[in-house]
Amino acid sequence: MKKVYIAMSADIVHHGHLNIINEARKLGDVIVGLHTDKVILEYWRNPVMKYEERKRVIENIKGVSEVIPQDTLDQVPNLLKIRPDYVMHGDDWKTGLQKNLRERVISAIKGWDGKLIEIKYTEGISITKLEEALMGIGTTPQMRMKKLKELIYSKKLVRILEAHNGLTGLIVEKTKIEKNGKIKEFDGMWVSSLCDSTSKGKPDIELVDLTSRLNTINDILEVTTKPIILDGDTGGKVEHFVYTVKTLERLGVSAIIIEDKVGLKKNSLFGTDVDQTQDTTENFCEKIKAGREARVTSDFMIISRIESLIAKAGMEDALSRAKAYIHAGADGIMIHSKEKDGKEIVEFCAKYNKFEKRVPLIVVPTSYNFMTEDELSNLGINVVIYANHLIRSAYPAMVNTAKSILINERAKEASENCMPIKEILTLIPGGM
Ligand code: SPV
Ligand code: MG
Repeated sequence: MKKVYIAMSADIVHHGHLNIINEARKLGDVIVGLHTDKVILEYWRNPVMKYEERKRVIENIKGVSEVIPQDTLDQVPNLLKIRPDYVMHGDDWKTGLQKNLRERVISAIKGWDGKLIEIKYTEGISITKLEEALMGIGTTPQMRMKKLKELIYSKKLVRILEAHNGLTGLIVEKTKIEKNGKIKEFDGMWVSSLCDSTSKGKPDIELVDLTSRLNTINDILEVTTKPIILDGDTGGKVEHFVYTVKTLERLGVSAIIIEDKVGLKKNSLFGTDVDQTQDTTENFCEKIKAGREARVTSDFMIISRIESLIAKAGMEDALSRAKAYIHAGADGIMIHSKEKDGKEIVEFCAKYNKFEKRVPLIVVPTSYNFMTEDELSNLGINVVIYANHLIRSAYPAMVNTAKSILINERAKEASENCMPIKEILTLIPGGM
């Protein structure tokens, strides 16, 4: 029997997959190289179905003899092992990002006189449309909540962006770009106390109460499916915090980050310009423990934020608090810093990575914004939060528009920087 090789992800299986397998089985034994979760995650997104689940589906399709892991986007390593007589692929890879992969396949199979067979791409299927349909169906609190932990434990670096209402939630949910053959997007939303307060015209001092924050969260939950991390400020009194944990978990929020401060909380980026008091390690550990006991499942994450570097309490204090908080059961550590050169973060990470027990590490690089995601991830950081950038970019644009109308005594000039009416009318589907 001749051997036919097809590489695929088969995360959302459709009749295009059946077509290609059907064509392949006419030529010989069909071996499917199934993209591993790592490949899908790196080049696309978190797979809907895990490798073992997808494997079970594909190996039960008529004509498939074997399913093997395809651990890179490049098929050549597997082809060299199998030396198939035929490689099959849809004809949609002749141009664009996959062109290079195609050329590598063609040159490799020349080595044993293999043939590349390209079948017409099945019309009427668009994974993007299927995905949009899935998003339209929505998610459940349980599915959404556990996604964050899954991402943290499978992805090199989880990328989170601030959202403070339904519209910014949609921006985080939907914005995608293609770079070096990879689809890049955000993995979830940060409901920042600074941005949530600012969007309500209030200072970031725990003045916006939980009920109001829950309204913001609900607006975001209603129109998105990606995981949400709540900036829980100090978490409040332990007796209140346990209720907050239960409420957030019930709603499907994935994590709360609480900072080790007491009294009137002010924003950390003021540093020592304002009076702020750090909680004792013992008290804060009690809060973490109480939160852990209150939650129903371990899918909900309680993350401890260390303010020692902000408060200039020193590296040793930050490290000993990290150890204590992990011991108390924190599911993650957020280390905050407002130094522009990033040096104290680099030092913290190097020492943190030597801990016997290490939990996911989260940073908010607002001040040391020159550091790239690769650099952060090489430091061992697991989650990066872009904590305030949507509101900070929107506000100057809005003020400029307001000023332009005042200056010109009409809106013509301001309109040049506005999106067209037709676009805003159709931005949110379902309005017509
Ligand atoms: C927030 O976004 O509200 C934060 C991060 O807590 S920071 O503003 O840097 O303190
Ligand atoms: Mg905050």
